[in-house]
Amino acid sequence: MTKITELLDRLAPFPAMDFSEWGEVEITPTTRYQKLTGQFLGRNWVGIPHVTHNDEVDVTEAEANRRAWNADNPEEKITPVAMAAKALVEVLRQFPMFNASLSEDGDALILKRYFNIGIAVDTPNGLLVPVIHGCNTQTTAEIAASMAILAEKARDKGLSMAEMSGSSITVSSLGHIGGTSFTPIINSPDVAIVGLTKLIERPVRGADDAPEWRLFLPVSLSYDHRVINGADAARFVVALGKALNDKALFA
Ligand code: CAO
Repeated sequence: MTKITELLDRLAPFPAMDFSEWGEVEITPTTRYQKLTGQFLGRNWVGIPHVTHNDEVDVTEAEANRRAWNADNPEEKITPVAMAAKALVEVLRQFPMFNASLSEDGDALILKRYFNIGIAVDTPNGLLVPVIHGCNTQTTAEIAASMAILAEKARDKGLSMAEMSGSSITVSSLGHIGGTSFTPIINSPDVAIVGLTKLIERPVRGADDAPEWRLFLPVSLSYDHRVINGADAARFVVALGKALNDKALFA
Protein backbone atom coordinates (compact mmCIF):
# COMPACT_ATOMS: atom_id res chain seq x y z
CA MET A 1 0.00 0.00 0.00
CA THR A 2 1.34 3.47 -0.88
CA LYS A 3 0.86 6.27 1.62
CA ILE A 4 -0.29 9.64 0.24
CA THR A 5 2.83 11.27 1.73
CA GLU A 6 5.00 8.89 -0.30
CA LEU A 7 3.08 9.84 -3.45
CA LEU A 8 3.67 13.52 -2.69
CA ASP A 9 7.36 12.86 -2.11
CA ARG A 10 7.63 11.50 -5.65
CA LEU A 11 6.35 14.72 -7.23
CA ALA A 12 8.83 17.20 -8.73
CA PRO A 13 9.58 20.12 -6.39
CA PHE A 14 8.64 23.65 -7.47
CA PRO A 15 11.92 25.01 -8.83
CA ALA A 16 13.62 28.11 -7.44
CA MET A 17 13.74 30.51 -10.38
CA ASP A 18 15.64 33.66 -11.18
CA PHE A 19 13.18 35.39 -13.53
CA SER A 20 15.62 38.23 -14.24
CA GLU A 21 17.38 35.78 -16.55
CA TRP A 22 14.58 36.46 -19.07
CA GLY A 23 14.19 40.21 -18.62
CA GLU A 24 13.59 43.02 -16.16
CA VAL A 25 11.45 42.16 -13.11
CA GLU A 26 10.19 43.98 -10.02
CA ILE A 27 9.90 42.19 -6.68
CA THR A 28 7.23 43.28 -4.18
CA PRO A 29 6.64 41.51 -0.84
CA THR A 30 3.32 39.68 -0.36
CA THR A 31 0.98 41.27 2.20
CA ARG A 32 0.13 39.66 5.54
CA TYR A 33 -3.43 39.03 4.24
CA GLN A 34 -2.13 37.43 1.03
CA LYS A 35 0.12 35.11 3.04
CA LEU A 36 -2.66 34.10 5.44
CA THR A 37 -5.30 33.71 2.72
CA GLY A 38 -2.85 31.71 0.62
CA GLN A 39 -2.22 29.30 3.48
CA PHE A 40 -5.95 28.72 4.05
CA LEU A 41 -6.85 28.47 0.35
CA GLY A 42 -3.94 26.07 -0.28
CA ARG A 43 -4.94 23.89 2.66
CA ASN A 44 -8.61 23.78 1.62
CA TRP A 45 -7.82 23.06 -2.05
CA VAL A 46 -5.43 20.21 -1.24
CA GLY A 47 -7.28 18.77 1.76
CA ILE A 48 -10.90 18.78 0.58
CA PRO A 49 -12.15 16.70 -2.37
CA HIS A 50 -13.89 19.46 -4.33
CA VAL A 51 -16.49 19.00 -7.05
CA THR A 52 -17.99 22.05 -8.76
CA HIS A 53 -21.53 21.83 -10.10
CA ASN A 54 -22.33 24.47 -12.73
CA ASP A 55 -25.85 25.50 -13.66
CA GLU A 56 -27.86 28.52 -14.76
CA VAL A 57 -31.01 29.40 -12.85
CA ASP A 58 -33.81 31.42 -14.42
CA VAL A 59 -34.12 34.61 -12.34
CA THR A 60 -36.40 36.60 -14.65
CA GLU A 61 -39.05 37.01 -11.93
CA ALA A 62 -36.43 37.51 -9.20
CA GLU A 63 -34.80 40.37 -11.09
CA ALA A 64 -38.17 41.96 -11.87
CA ASN A 65 -39.02 41.74 -8.14
CA ARG A 66 -35.63 43.22 -7.20
CA ARG A 67 -35.90 46.10 -9.67
CA ALA A 68 -39.43 46.89 -8.44
CA TRP A 69 -38.24 46.86 -4.81
CA ASN A 70 -35.28 49.13 -5.57
CA ALA A 71 -37.51 51.58 -7.47
CA ASP A 72 -39.93 51.76 -4.51
CA ASN A 73 -37.21 51.73 -1.80
CA PRO A 74 -34.21 53.71 -3.08
CA GLU A 75 -32.77 53.93 0.46
CA GLU A 76 -32.85 50.15 0.93
CA LYS A 77 -31.21 48.91 -2.25
CA ILE A 78 -31.06 45.14 -2.69
CA THR A 79 -28.33 43.51 -4.83
CA PRO A 80 -28.45 40.01 -6.36
CA VAL A 81 -25.89 38.85 -3.76
CA ALA A 82 -28.14 39.90 -0.84
CA MET A 83 -31.01 38.02 -2.49
CA ALA A 84 -28.81 34.94 -2.82
CA ALA A 85 -27.90 35.14 0.89
CA LYS A 86 -31.57 35.32 1.88
CA ALA A 87 -32.61 32.58 -0.56
CA LEU A 88 -29.86 30.34 0.83
CA VAL A 89 -31.55 30.35 4.24
CA GLU A 90 -34.57 28.62 2.72
CA VAL A 91 -32.42 26.21 0.68
CA LEU A 92 -30.24 25.31 3.70
CA ARG A 93 -33.43 24.44 5.61
CA GLN A 94 -34.30 22.00 2.80
CA PHE A 95 -30.74 20.57 2.56
CA PRO A 96 -29.30 20.50 6.11
CA MET A 97 -26.12 18.67 5.06
CA PHE A 98 -25.03 21.86 3.28
CA ASN A 99 -25.25 23.67 6.64
CA ALA A 100 -22.76 21.35 8.29
CA SER A 101 -19.12 20.75 9.15
CA LEU A 102 -17.14 17.55 9.45
CA SER A 103 -15.60 16.88 12.87
CA GLU A 104 -11.81 17.05 12.94
CA ASP A 105 -11.47 13.23 12.97
CA GLY A 106 -14.11 12.87 10.25
CA ASP A 107 -16.24 10.64 12.52
CA ALA A 108 -19.20 13.01 12.83
CA LEU A 109 -21.13 15.58 10.89
CA ILE A 110 -22.10 18.67 12.88
CA LEU A 111 -25.45 19.98 11.62
CA LYS A 112 -25.93 23.67 12.34
CA ARG A 113 -29.24 25.17 13.36
CA TYR A 114 -28.11 28.71 12.55
CA PHE A 115 -28.05 30.46 9.19
CA ASN A 116 -24.91 32.58 8.85
CA ILE A 117 -23.81 33.42 5.32
CA GLY A 118 -20.17 34.24 4.51
CA ILE A 119 -19.54 36.72 1.70
CA ALA A 120 -16.19 36.76 -0.14
CA VAL A 121 -15.05 40.36 -0.42
CA ASP A 122 -12.36 41.51 -2.79
CA THR A 123 -10.16 44.06 -0.98
CA PRO A 124 -6.95 45.82 -2.04
CA ASN A 125 -5.13 43.65 0.51
CA GLY A 126 -6.60 40.33 -0.61
CA LEU A 127 -9.69 38.22 -0.16
CA LEU A 128 -11.65 38.42 3.12
CA VAL A 129 -14.84 36.62 4.13
CA PRO A 130 -17.05 38.50 6.60
CA VAL A 131 -20.04 36.54 7.88
CA ILE A 132 -23.59 37.88 8.06
CA HIS A 133 -24.91 36.23 11.22
CA GLY A 134 -28.58 35.33 11.65
CA CYS A 135 -29.71 35.76 8.04
CA ASN A 136 -32.92 33.91 9.02
CA THR A 137 -33.82 36.80 11.34
CA GLN A 138 -33.03 39.56 8.84
CA THR A 139 -35.04 40.79 5.87
CA THR A 140 -33.30 40.83 2.47
CA ALA A 141 -32.93 44.62 2.74
CA GLU A 142 -31.33 44.22 6.19
CA ILE A 143 -28.95 41.60 4.79
CA ALA A 144 -28.03 43.99 1.95
CA ALA A 145 -27.30 46.72 4.51
CA SER A 146 -25.26 44.34 6.73
CA MET A 147 -23.33 43.22 3.66
CA ALA A 148 -22.50 46.77 2.60
CA ILE A 149 -21.25 47.62 6.13
CA LEU A 150 -19.14 44.45 6.42
CA ALA A 151 -17.70 44.82 2.89
CA GLU A 152 -16.68 48.39 3.68
CA LYS A 153 -15.12 47.28 6.99
CA ALA A 154 -13.27 44.50 5.16
CA ARG A 155 -11.84 47.02 2.69
CA ASP A 156 -10.81 49.34 5.55
CA LYS A 157 -9.06 46.46 7.43
CA GLY A 158 -11.56 46.69 10.29
CA LEU A 159 -12.94 43.15 10.61
CA SER A 160 -12.67 41.25 13.89
CA MET A 161 -12.18 37.46 13.97
CA ALA A 162 -15.77 37.16 15.27
CA GLU A 163 -17.01 38.97 12.15
CA MET A 164 -15.20 36.40 9.98
CA SER A 165 -16.25 33.28 11.90
CA GLY A 166 -19.23 30.95 12.22
CA SER A 167 -20.44 30.65 8.63
CA SER A 168 -22.93 28.07 7.42
CA ILE A 169 -22.01 28.45 3.75
CA THR A 170 -20.20 31.13 1.71
CA VAL A 171 -21.12 33.14 -1.39
CA SER A 172 -18.43 34.34 -3.78
CA SER A 173 -19.81 36.70 -6.40
CA LEU A 174 -18.03 37.91 -9.50
CA GLY A 175 -21.37 38.93 -11.01
CA HIS A 176 -20.62 42.66 -10.99
CA ILE A 177 -17.55 41.97 -13.16
CA GLY A 178 -18.31 39.08 -15.52
CA GLY A 179 -17.65 35.38 -16.09
CA THR A 180 -19.83 32.40 -16.88
CA SER A 181 -18.54 29.91 -14.28
CA PHE A 182 -15.56 29.28 -12.01
CA THR A 183 -14.39 26.92 -9.28
CA PRO A 184 -14.74 28.63 -5.89
CA ILE A 185 -12.59 27.05 -3.15
CA ILE A 186 -14.56 25.84 -0.13
CA ASN A 187 -14.16 28.09 2.91
CA SER A 188 -13.52 25.35 5.49
CA PRO A 189 -15.07 24.42 7.91
CA ASP A 190 -18.02 25.05 5.53
CA VAL A 191 -18.75 22.12 3.22
CA ALA A 192 -19.94 24.18 0.24
CA ILE A 193 -19.52 27.53 -1.46
CA VAL A 194 -21.80 29.21 -3.99
CA GLY A 195 -20.06 31.05 -6.85
CA LEU A 196 -22.12 33.57 -8.83
CA THR A 197 -21.18 35.15 -12.15
CA LYS A 198 -22.80 37.67 -14.46
CA LEU A 199 -26.51 37.60 -15.26
CA ILE A 200 -27.11 36.63 -18.85
CA GLU A 201 -30.16 37.18 -21.02
CA ARG A 202 -30.95 34.51 -23.60
CA PRO A 203 -33.94 33.34 -25.61
CA VAL A 204 -35.75 30.13 -24.69
CA ARG A 205 -38.54 28.33 -26.56
CA GLY A 206 -41.79 29.90 -25.35
CA ALA A 207 -45.48 29.31 -26.04
CA ASP A 208 -46.17 28.20 -29.64
CA ASP A 209 -42.40 27.88 -30.14
CA ALA A 210 -41.99 31.65 -30.07
CA PRO A 211 -38.63 32.77 -28.65
CA GLU A 212 -38.94 34.34 -25.19
CA TRP A 213 -36.10 36.34 -23.59
CA ARG A 214 -35.29 35.16 -20.06
CA LEU A 215 -32.63 36.20 -17.54
CA PHE A 216 -30.29 33.56 -16.06
CA LEU A 217 -27.89 33.62 -13.12
CA PRO A 218 -24.90 31.29 -13.54
CA VAL A 219 -24.26 29.36 -10.31
CA SER A 220 -21.05 27.40 -9.60
CA LEU A 221 -21.50 25.31 -6.45
CA SER A 222 -18.31 23.71 -5.08
CA TYR A 223 -18.96 21.05 -2.46
CA ASP A 224 -17.03 18.65 -0.25
CA HIS A 225 -17.69 15.28 -1.84
CA ARG A 226 -17.06 13.50 1.49
CA VAL A 227 -20.28 15.08 2.76
CA ILE A 228 -22.41 15.93 -0.27
CA ASN A 229 -23.22 13.89 -3.34
CA GLY A 230 -23.67 15.22 -6.85
CA ALA A 231 -27.41 14.62 -7.08
CA ASP A 232 -28.02 16.69 -3.94
CA ALA A 233 -25.78 19.44 -5.30
CA ALA A 234 -27.86 19.55 -8.51
CA ARG A 235 -31.09 19.64 -6.44
CA PHE A 236 -29.64 22.35 -4.20
CA VAL A 237 -29.01 24.68 -7.15
CA VAL A 238 -32.47 24.03 -8.62
CA ALA A 239 -33.97 24.87 -5.19
CA LEU A 240 -31.86 28.04 -5.04
CA GLY A 241 -33.35 29.16 -8.36
CA LYS A 242 -36.84 28.55 -7.01
CA ALA A 243 -36.15 30.40 -3.75
CA LEU A 244 -34.69 33.40 -5.61
CA ASN A 245 -37.91 33.87 -7.57
CA ASP A 246 -40.11 33.63 -4.48
CA LYS A 247 -41.79 36.96 -3.68
CA ALA A 248 -41.50 36.01 0.02
CA LEU A 249 -37.88 37.12 -0.26
CA PHE A 250 -39.19 40.68 -0.04
CA ALA A 251 -41.51 40.13 2.93
N1 CAO B 1 -24.94 39.89 -12.57
C1 CAO B 1 -25.02 41.15 -13.00
N2 CAO B 1 -24.90 42.22 -12.17
C2 CAO B 1 -24.68 41.96 -10.86
C3 CAO B 1 -24.59 40.65 -10.35
C4 CAO B 1 -24.74 39.59 -11.28
N3 CAO B 1 -24.66 38.31 -10.89
N4 CAO B 1 -24.37 40.72 -9.03
C5 CAO B 1 -24.30 42.02 -8.72
N5 CAO B 1 -24.49 42.76 -9.82
C6 CAO B 1 -24.52 44.22 -9.92
C7 CAO B 1 -25.32 44.85 -8.80
O1 CAO B 1 -26.70 44.79 -9.05
C8 CAO B 1 -24.78 46.26 -8.82
O2 CAO B 1 -25.37 46.96 -9.92
P1 CAO B 1 -25.92 48.44 -9.77
O3 CAO B 1 -24.78 49.25 -9.20
O4 CAO B 1 -26.33 48.82 -11.15
O5 CAO B 1 -27.07 48.35 -8.82
C9 CAO B 1 -23.31 46.05 -9.18
O6 CAO B 1 -23.22 44.75 -9.74
C10 CAO B 1 -22.34 46.18 -8.04
O7 CAO B 1 -22.83 45.51 -6.94
P2 CAO B 1 -22.04 45.65 -5.53
O8 CAO B 1 -20.59 45.34 -5.68
O9 CAO B 1 -22.39 46.95 -4.93
O10 CAO B 1 -22.69 44.59 -4.64
P3 CAO B 1 -22.73 43.05 -4.81
O11 CAO B 1 -23.78 42.68 -3.86
O12 CAO B 1 -22.87 42.61 -6.20
O13 CAO B 1 -21.30 42.51 -4.32
C11 CAO B 1 -19.46 42.00 -2.93
C12 CAO B 1 -20.76 42.77 -3.07
C13 CAO B 1 -18.88 42.30 -1.57
C14 CAO B 1 -19.73 40.51 -3.05
C15 CAO B 1 -18.50 42.43 -4.06
O14 CAO B 1 -18.25 43.81 -3.97
C16 CAO B 1 -17.17 41.70 -4.08
O15 CAO B 1 -16.23 42.07 -3.39
N6 CAO B 1 -17.06 40.66 -4.92
C17 CAO B 1 -15.81 39.94 -5.18
C18 CAO B 1 -15.77 38.62 -4.49
C19 CAO B 1 -14.59 37.83 -4.98
O16 CAO B 1 -13.49 38.35 -5.23
N7 CAO B 1 -14.78 36.55 -5.17
C20 CAO B 1 -13.77 35.72 -5.72
C21 CAO B 1 -13.22 34.86 -4.68
S1 CAO B 1 -12.16 33.65 -5.36
O17 CAO B 1 -10.84 34.51 -5.59
